[in-house]
Amino acid sequence: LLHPKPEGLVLQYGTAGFRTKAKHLDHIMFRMGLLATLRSKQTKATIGVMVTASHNPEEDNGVKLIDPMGEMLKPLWESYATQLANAEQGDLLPTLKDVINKEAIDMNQEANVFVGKDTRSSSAILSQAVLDGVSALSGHNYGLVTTPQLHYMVCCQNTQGKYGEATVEGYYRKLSKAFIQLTKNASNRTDDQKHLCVDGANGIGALKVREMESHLQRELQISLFNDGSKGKLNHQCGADFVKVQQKPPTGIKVSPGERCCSFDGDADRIVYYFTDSDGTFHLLDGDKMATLISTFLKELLTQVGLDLKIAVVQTAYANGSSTHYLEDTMKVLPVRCTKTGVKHLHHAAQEFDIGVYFEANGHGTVLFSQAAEEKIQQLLEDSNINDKQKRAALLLQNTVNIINQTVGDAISDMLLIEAILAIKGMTVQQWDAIYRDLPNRQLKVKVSDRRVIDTTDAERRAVSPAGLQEAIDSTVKKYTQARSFVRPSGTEDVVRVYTEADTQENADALAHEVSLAVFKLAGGVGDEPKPMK
Ligand code: 16G
Ligand code: MG
Repeated sequence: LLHPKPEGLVLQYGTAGFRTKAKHLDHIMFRMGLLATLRSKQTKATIGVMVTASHNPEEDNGVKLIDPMGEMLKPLWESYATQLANAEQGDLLPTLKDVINKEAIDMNQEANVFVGKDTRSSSAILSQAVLDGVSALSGHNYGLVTTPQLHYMVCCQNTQGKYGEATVEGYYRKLSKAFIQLTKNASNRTDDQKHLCVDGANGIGALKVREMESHLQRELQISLFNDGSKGKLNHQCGADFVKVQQKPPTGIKVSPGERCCSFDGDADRIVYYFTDSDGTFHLLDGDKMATLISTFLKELLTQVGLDLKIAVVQTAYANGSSTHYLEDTMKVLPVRCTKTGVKHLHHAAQEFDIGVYFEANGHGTVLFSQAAEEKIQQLLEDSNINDKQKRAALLLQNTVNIINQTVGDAISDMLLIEAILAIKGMTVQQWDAIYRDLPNRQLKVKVSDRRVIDTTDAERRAVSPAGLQEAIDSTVKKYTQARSFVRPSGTEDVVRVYTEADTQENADALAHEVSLAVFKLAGGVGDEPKPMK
């Protein structure tokens, strides 16, 4: 029998799809091939399956399904994925039949599945297991691609090419053309300003940036570090490392003040940073990117005189300073807060003409409603607009084209940020100075069952266990500019604690106090949390 399931192994399709040690995933991959085929028949559209464990260690792997418009799998189907993954060998067929019946799937309908993989050593075998599950002749294997490239190609395929050509080359052409058009508007750019240091996390993003480089016609000059030629995937490098450790990755050599960015292992996240002349590290995370991008778009809308509703979508992890800046200083930009997880942000962003969404960790993109895209197009065809309006309208159109609207995309976000900095003639230091992050801290607490924590108000308040929120509230009151929340992780067996306050010492002390409250009230296991040194 092909791809048997080890008895008793239980896994769940969570916010990151399935993700665990690569050696436990063979049967999961096969079954996700089967499920993708069913989803394709049911939607009568192409479905994507991406084999990756993103920012996790090289030994891990994972898999995620991509729905027809390039978006995340619909929640009901996530539950089918979980059922299918956990069915013991003898129950596999009945479980499949159950899905077929519930969804009234016509098994004679043709299926089409796009499969892609990252650079992990286990990805080749595991993506073959997916293809084994995809019934014969109905799959297309793209091999090595970034996660956002696969999302993009699924969307291209299902829009009959309206979104672009469903090839990696087509992706490079569309994005680089928009980039060249945008940077044409930046006068007198020096080679210094065109230069960017990229940390590829020793992953797929590095390979794909290399492939793309020639398309950029030296308008962007990349020094690539951690390109996978020697270092280990995500090991002391990559967006997650830089964000969590608040320091540059190893393997990158840069001068003070140089503009740098890091991708994660499947290139759907990016963070920027620089180190100043006295050695202080400055991180420009998802919140800083959301601010730069939304401000840029807002200014263009004002210039062309288009009345489109633009908003920024964040999670509770967004630094309080960013929310404050957008809501109070910018005044014009409404901010929405959703639960953690790309699908929640994406969904909320769809409610606006232009929805800019970013997680603080660097995953984000911009969504344009169909109406917004049409209005921009009409404007360009309008012969009554003046030169200034025409220029702004062209900038808007190329901004739409440079963005991968299906999902957060490190390469696309990088090109957009580089273009905006160029057009505004802004240095990374000036961008950083738009607002100052409040010092913050993230900690984990081990508890016997993290599900005892239930949250509300986009995870900003705990409703259970009893007394926890009250404990957090009274602790937070003792500090200045302080905020804290706790939530069960969706990817790890821990409870996460977040705090921010006026100083790092206070953010750390508050994080310790809140961790203790979680430990005591939510069934902590092991040693009691210790204060930070
Ligand atoms: C997943 C999510 C990411 C989120 C993270 C939180 C997607 C595609 N990815 O990686 O958005 O930030 O989980 O992890 O939704 P946590 O629940 O362990 O804190
Ligand atoms: Mg990722």
